[in-house]
Amino acid sequence: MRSIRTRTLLIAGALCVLVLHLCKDFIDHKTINLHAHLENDSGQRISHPIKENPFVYSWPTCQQNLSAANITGFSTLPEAMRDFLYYQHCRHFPLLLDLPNKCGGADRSGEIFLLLVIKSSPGNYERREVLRKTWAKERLHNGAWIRRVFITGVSGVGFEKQRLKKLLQLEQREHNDILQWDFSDTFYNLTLKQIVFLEWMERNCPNARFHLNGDDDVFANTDNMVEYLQGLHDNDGSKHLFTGHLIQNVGPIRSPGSKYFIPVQVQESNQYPPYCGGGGFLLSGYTALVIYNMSKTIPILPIDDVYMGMCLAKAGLSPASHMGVKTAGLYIPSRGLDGYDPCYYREMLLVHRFLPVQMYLMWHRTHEPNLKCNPRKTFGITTQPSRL
Ligand SMILES: *[C@@H]1O[C@H](CO)[C@@H](O)[C@H](O)[C@H]1NC(C)=O
Ligand SMILES: *[C@@H]1O[C@H](CO)[C@@H](O)[C@H](O)[C@H]1NC(C)=O
Ligand SMILES: *[C@@H]1O[C@H](CO)[C@@H](O)[C@H](O)[C@H]1NC(C)=O
Ligand SMILES: *[C@@H]1O[C@H](CO)[C@@H](O)[C@H](O)[C@H]1NC(C)=O
Ligand SMILES: CC(=O)N[C@H]1CO[C@H](CO)[C@@H](O)[C@@H]1O
Repeated sequence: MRSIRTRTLLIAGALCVLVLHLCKDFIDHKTINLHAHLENDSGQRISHPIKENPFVYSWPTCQQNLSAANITGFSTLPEAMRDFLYYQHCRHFPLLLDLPNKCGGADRSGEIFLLLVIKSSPGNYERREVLRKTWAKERLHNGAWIRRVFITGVSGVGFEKQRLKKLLQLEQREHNDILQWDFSDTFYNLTLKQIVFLEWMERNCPNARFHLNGDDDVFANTDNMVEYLQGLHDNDGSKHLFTGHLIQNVGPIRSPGSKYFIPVQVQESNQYPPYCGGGGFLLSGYTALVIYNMSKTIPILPIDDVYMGMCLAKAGLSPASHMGVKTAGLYIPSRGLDGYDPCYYREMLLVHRFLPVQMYLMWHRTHEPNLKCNPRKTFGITTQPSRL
């Protein structure tokens, strides 16, 4: 009896060692591929060998950087900021939901004129639903293809986390428009979300001509965007373009109570480079690739729109202002007027922020063929790239 049990134990032990050994090989294999990927950023066919590796999306779990706790004043920082510093170096996360054919493959992605890249948190189901029916509908407008992806992480804990994962799987099955990575979908992780998206874009959609990069609570007149972009002198996406609500001559907010608090430990300089408000901005496929290239050597700053400005600055490029993008809302001249009068919005490119019900109404009302507008109510700015 005893000897049988001992033998069973020995066999079980041997099996464990074997399994561990196999796992180690498996991890080594992934690591080698990861290096091939990172060191080969020639922008060329780096995706090729990696695409054939079935484990490409499985990155080794990124470890907390315990030395971050040695930073001066670390213990006085808000908890979310401490958490940010522990994980600041992490840039690769497993992809839980992928869209490898969203752009028809890297080679055919040039057929996409405007790629809508919408940051959304798993719980924002109603926002995604209304966008699918309104401005983010995948369609051909004026001969130009518009495609949509929602970019998300994971949120919730326990059962709630599982439910939200299930929700996104169901949405994916029905709509095929979700990219989800396995990291916490928090405010301070928005820059990370941007970077992992650009990494995905370089592999799966490098030739889409233009991107609208924005939030899921903006009203975006994507028809106007297509027409504006088609009217540009260089409208094939191969030249620099980055335009939106331009913000200049500002710097980090140093009060710990602010949502945008950035301590000196994260950024010493009191100046941010010029950037466009993150509610929504337009950029060319070329500029998106340049930003991705630059991001590889710039430490993550938790504020995503400022970080994009840093990447542009490092590349020697500038963001521009477009008067049709109002990420700080629309100025309505009098209290006696309806702030949701479609005439104010008909010629806009993008306005922040809208509830789903207002989004649905506004999209349909601005598209009514017999909408009559007093010329004083329209801003007359849609298609002119505005001066700085
Ligand atoms: C990105 O960087 C690689 C080299 O690291 C370069 O070959 C490629 O042209 C760059 N892409 C852009 C759009 O700047
Ligand atoms: C920094 O932190 C690590 C890990 O907690 C510790 O081992 C190390 O001694 C610290 N280094 C310094 C310079 O304080
Ligand atoms: C960990 O944090 C320390 C202190 O900020 C930093 O010097 C070091 O480069 C970090 N390590 C990694 C891998 O990012
Ligand atoms: C970002 O996501 C990672 C991975 O889930 C998590 O460990 C980290 O705490 C998150 N960072 C912040 C600042 O929320
Ligand atoms: C490891 C690896 O794949 N290296 C390649 C990186 O790219 C250069 C040029 O594109 C190749 O010559 C290397 O073989």
